[in-house]
Amino acid sequence: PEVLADFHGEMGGCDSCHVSDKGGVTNDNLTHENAQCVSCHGDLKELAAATPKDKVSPHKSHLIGEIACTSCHKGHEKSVTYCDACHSFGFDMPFGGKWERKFVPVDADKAAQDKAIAAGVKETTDVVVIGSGGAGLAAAVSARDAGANVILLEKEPIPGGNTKLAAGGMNAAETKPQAKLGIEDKKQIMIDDTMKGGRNINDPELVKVLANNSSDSIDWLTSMGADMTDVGRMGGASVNRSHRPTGGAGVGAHVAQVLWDNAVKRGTDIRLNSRVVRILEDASGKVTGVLVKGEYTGYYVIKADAVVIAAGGFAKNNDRVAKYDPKLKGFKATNHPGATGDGLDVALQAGAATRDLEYIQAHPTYSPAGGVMITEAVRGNGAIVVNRDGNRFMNEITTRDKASAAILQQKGESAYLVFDDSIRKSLKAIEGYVHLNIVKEGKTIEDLAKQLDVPAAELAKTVTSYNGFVKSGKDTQFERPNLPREIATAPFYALEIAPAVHHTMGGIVIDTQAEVKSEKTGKPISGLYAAGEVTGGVHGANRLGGNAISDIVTYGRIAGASAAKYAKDH
Ligand code: FAD
Ligand code: MEZ
Repeated sequence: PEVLADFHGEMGGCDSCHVSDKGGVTNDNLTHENAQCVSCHGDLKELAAATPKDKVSPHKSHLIGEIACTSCHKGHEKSVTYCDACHSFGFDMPFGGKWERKFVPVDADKAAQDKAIAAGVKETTDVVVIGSGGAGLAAAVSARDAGANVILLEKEPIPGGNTKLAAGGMNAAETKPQAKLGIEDKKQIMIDDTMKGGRNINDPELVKVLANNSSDSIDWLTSMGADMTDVGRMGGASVNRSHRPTGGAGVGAHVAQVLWDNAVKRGTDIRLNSRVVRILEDASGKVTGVLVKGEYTGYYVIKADAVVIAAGGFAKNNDRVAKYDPKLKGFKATNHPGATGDGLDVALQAGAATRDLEYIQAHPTYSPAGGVMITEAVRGNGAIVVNRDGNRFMNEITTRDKASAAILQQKGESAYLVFDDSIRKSLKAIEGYVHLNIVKEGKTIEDLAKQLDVPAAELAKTVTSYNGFVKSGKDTQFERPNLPREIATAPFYALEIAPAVHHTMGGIVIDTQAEVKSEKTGKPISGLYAAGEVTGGVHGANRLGGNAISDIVTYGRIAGASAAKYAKDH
């Protein structure tokens, strides 16, 4: 047999996976098909438990929601491990093929799309949300809480978008966790930091809403079961305001899981493998619904009073990135595979205005060996960055634009992140990098230097001098503003890092109610809302670490509430 379907066909025919009298699959989540896999093979947890301890298990995942078997195991084509979109573990998957994903424009197949529109409405709801990242899930939860019926559409087989990958934290000022830790902060300082980091081209009204609602968003998440009690420092912030779970665990998977659980609990109709390819409007320009391409069920129309675009950014689409910023051509990206910019495309078709598309952020610390981003929190908790000569060359917690540019000027266009065991112990997220086998370890700094092929005496001198700055409380070399701990507790660790495309600051123009502005009239497009990385204006020319999760939670909530209100009133 070539594929899983051949194999199962030999055993029990089509009935072993499908309800054959339905004439095909029943929905794009493949609910029935996945239940058949589980009934014979067990669920993800059971399969993970059966993996030998010394092996990385593809079934032990950091992803959110109920991961469907068919996300990786395909029936009628070669199976591919979804993990390979980011990692390259080389799992020996039965009937496995090679991970490949071609970008298909939303308007490909126009004749079939027009035909589906001509066929008329298949379903009706109050609010459609496009995208199951944090912005989409927050919008769904708040729209449901405001009494709207919601269908949430996600094009990927796995929910959570970039949100589930977020690591370092969620910025918020004047919060309860900050007060508990004795951190003094002000919303106005968060506004000032955000504007300065964004080179003052941010929309100041959007920034005010971001900061002024940030502590309330922490409370909102906490009330739904989130743990946001660890608070650390991110680049460009004047104080510690980046919130994450206890022990410095990754923020995104946790927030996305909490939002997912709450969206499910509230009865949101969530459809995976469901790509929105067009926003539908009437002759007056008012939104009337969306055209969806179900991966298995094909094109269909959902009529809706309001639509929230929460489709994320486009950092994983290098052609598009390079179009706006040619310097980034060929760069790797930290993003999930769905970050291709569909949201912008459907918004542009619907006449939305956009801004700041040329501002694309490279994250300074991506691990080329692991294919993953190394959280800024490692530096925030005390790591230094050295070049191949063993020397520091920057303030490690400067803004990302500056840090990335400085690294690209070093020999080999990469550098080493160096830390010790006390930093490792301060941040659970580091265990993930150790698990991926991308961290070098030395009993002494000299031992570590040997493994990196860096001059040992130089690296030792650099660390001694840095530890002196920590003791005196002043970095006279690069004016690093936070010096949390010395690098002095063995073992010592390092990993190679280089910049990779991370965040697209530009996007759809919105106002403080998350209404989408029309390119033609400058006024809101009736019934159209947007939130999260698909929008522009909140972060200006350069986003501060930790501000995106804050953005998606706050503006996701606003967009959901605005859309539900509009649906009720129309
Ligand atoms: P996403 O979470 O990306 O969700 C958008 C969803 O829409 C995706 O699932 C996508 O598949 C789906 N979609 C797209 N097009 C369509 C379509 N046509 N139809 C249906 N669905 C569609 N920010 C912080 O503030 N703190 C951090 O610690 C942090 N760490 C990060 C770490 C990594 C590795 C990455 C990549 C980003 C990090 N960020 C962080 C940035 C932050 O995670 C993102 O900016 C944010 O999560 C975006 O949320 P979103 O809901 O707007 O989009
Ligand atoms: O905001 C981010 O993108 C972020 C904090 C990433 C990280 O380094 O953890």
